[in-house]
Amino acid sequence: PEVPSARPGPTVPVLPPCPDSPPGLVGRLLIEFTSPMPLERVQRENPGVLMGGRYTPPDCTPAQTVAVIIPFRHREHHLRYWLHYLHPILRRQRLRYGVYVINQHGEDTFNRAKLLNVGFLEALKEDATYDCFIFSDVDLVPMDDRNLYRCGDQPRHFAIAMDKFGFRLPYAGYFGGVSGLSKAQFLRINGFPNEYWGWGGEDDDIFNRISLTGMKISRPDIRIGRYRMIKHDRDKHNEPNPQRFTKIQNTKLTMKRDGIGSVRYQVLEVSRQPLFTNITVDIGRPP
Ligand code: UD2
Ligand code: MN
Repeated sequence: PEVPSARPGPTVPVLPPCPDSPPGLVGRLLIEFTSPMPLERVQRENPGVLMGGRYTPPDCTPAQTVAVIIPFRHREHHLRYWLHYLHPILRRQRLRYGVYVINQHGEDTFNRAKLLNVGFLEALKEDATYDCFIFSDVDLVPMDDRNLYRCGDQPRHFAIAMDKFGFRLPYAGYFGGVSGLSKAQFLRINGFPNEYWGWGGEDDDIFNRISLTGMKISRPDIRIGRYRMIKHDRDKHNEPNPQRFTKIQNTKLTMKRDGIGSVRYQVLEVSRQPLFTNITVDIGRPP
């Protein structure tokens, strides 16, 4: 009998794994926030970024897929700088990634950590292969592209030397600004707290969750983990949370019931923009 011969199809190139230290990094970067940054310019300068802010290196296969999650409300001007600086950096780092802006709907009190929980779940709905989550403030730009936005065997703190803190870690348990957890690490701590409304404390609660589950925080070299924060005043409806000092004493009790397993919210809109995916969400208000 005639055996059908294999038909020649389009050849799918098998790309080598991306190297541990990506070639073509430039090291220390000049970061400034003075010249205006139109979104059209940022789009023009990042043609390789696909709709929704997705990117895959053309020349190698990354080990991880990274979801970058940004808590957001009324900071369009900061977001444009963030996109301008971060897309080229993440591309040079040879990451497969997507950028998710989690936009809190309405004018009730802001809740950063709850928005980050929403980002974790919604990014996974977009792409179930995300296995690394980087949580970044919208106003923080790394000053060195050797600060690799990847996950490791311990939770990672990236923003360790900020201009506003004199390029030093403000205290040993500081975990604010930009941090990264693998999917497994995030689930192990029951995600982030949902009950920190207003400014402050949520990053310390996350630090407590990590310590209480026996994990250790990994950090880059102090010369590499440098950041600039865009200068800003405290936003409206994000006043310092007066409960934060007592709340962070109780993480051990609260983390079991308050976290990714108990987050309630309603997605109002998912919109894929050229450089990011915007997810507008109703997360309710403080009790
Ligand atoms: C510090 C921490 C931050 C967080 C916060 C306390 C640094 C560099 N960062 O930031 O990680 O722990 O204290 O909650 O130390 N946001 C909006 N709209 C708002 C309010 C906040 O988009 O109306 C987002 C935005 O991504 C912002 C982030 O929340 O960067 C943190 O708020 P912030 O920048 O006002 O607080 P900051 O700089 O004291
Ligand atoms: Mn800030």
